[in-house]
Amino acid sequence: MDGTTPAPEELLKIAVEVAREAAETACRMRADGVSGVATKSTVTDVVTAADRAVERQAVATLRAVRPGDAVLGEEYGDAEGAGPAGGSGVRWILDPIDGTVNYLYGLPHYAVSLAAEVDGEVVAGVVRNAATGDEWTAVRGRGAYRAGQRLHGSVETDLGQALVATGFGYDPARRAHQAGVLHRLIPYVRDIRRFGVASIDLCLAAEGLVDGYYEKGLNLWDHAAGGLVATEAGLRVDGLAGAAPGPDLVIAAPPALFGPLHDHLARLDAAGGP
Ligand code: LIP
Repeated sequence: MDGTTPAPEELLKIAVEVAREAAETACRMRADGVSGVATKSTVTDVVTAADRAVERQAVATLRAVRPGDAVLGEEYGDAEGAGPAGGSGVRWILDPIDGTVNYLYGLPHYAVSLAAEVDGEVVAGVVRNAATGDEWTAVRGRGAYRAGQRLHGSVETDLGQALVATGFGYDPARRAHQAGVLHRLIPYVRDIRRFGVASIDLCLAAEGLVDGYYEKGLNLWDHAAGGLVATEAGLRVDGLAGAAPGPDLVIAAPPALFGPLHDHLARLDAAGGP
């Protein structure tokens, strides 16, 4: 960060404005009827006209407000123009609609997820459930919040009593492996939840509405903002064996639960498979 990089709080302010505007567009387009549905990595991995329109709108706003920043978005990847090297050191990481399958079906559980990274570290993030208006925010070192309330995660310490959220990728072979892990994990936890929105799963864990979360195969835009929210709520957010959270595995749990959940997942080869 140099003297010209805005404070993380300032980046959060921009992120929240962009996410709210994006969420409004997603909702309006949902009300008008889902259109432009196409598939991506597999026949069940969908993208809609709204995913694309929301991303275009958010990128345009970010470009107008912060012209020197880079933007990594789910639908268009690294938007052309300033990359981190030649730019300001700030990179925005955007999932325009996380939970696209919920969006397609009209399930009120899909989110705009936007994080700001400075020199490779996520310093601010917002996740907004576009359907309900629930909004979670965090600034590195300054805590995580929803509706003005600071979040602290779950106080559960017994994995056997823990409600654990997870998700599945779109590739059938990957799903089969993930289902095998789940099959062998479920006897050791209270129960499992699958909401279909990784960014919100992380925020629910931050809020203690689930006790923990894990998933293999996430992209940065799925977990950048929600991961910061969970971390700032006091959760440990990591991969296996001290690895950073990433495509191999993201585990988020309060410190007391992290070890037991991690060890089960390691034993079950949760980061393995396709
Ligand atoms: C989806 C997630 C979901 C996860 C899927 C996928 P999309 O994102 O948030 O919870 O399990 O693997 O990444 O495709 O809706 O943006």
